[in-house]
Amino acid sequence: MPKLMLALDVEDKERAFKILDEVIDYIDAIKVGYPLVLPYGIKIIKEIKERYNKEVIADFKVADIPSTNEKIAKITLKYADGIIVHGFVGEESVKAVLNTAKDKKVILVTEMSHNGAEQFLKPIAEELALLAKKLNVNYIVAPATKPDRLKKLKETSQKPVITPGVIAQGGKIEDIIDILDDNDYIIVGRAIYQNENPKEVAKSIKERINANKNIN
Ligand code: NUP
Repeated sequence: MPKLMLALDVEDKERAFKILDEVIDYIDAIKVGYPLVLPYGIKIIKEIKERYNKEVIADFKVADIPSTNEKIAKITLKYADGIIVHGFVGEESVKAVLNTAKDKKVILVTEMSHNGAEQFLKPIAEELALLAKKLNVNYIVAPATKPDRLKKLKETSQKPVITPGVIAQGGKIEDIIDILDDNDYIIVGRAIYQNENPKEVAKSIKERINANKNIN
């Protein structure tokens, strides 16, 4: 069954820890991004890892020239288990991250989950998936909001996926579960951390993932 990754896009550390205390038994990995890292610095990742002993992925969507990408990746991967990068800046920029990453995970964005992805990313998303395959990155990001695209991009890249967009963005677990396997992750953020009972939601999402996968 696919794994569950919590998108911890809260801006307050105490709140972040309170949510993690509640949901930690039901999640497999934690994704942090600018909302939590900008106020507290990169070492917040170290703190999370020490306290919860879970995989932490840095969603920085790195998109710069190779030399700057390398610096960003080096600092980030001192603490995080993986980093999300953009491919539209060209393969040299992705290679710069891969060269720095060693045994850490490099995750390439293909098509994004929001409507705006139709404008620029969709037309090049399959090329980005082929780039993921060519450079042998560890995972791609592909949208749970568009199951047909998720399927296509997973097939094209031949890589496991990390898929955002369920519940808060309208994607349904039931619609993507058959596309996914054990190496893939479903990302859920707001549906869990904005709920007044994050533990119950995380538990029920985990159960739904398991139940759906068991039926098929
Ligand atoms: O295409 C993407 N869509 C997306 O939502 C790529 C992403 N990395 N994300 C991230 O996934 C987004 O920044 C947020 O952290 C998470 C989805 O959160 P939510 O919609 O479940 O709250």
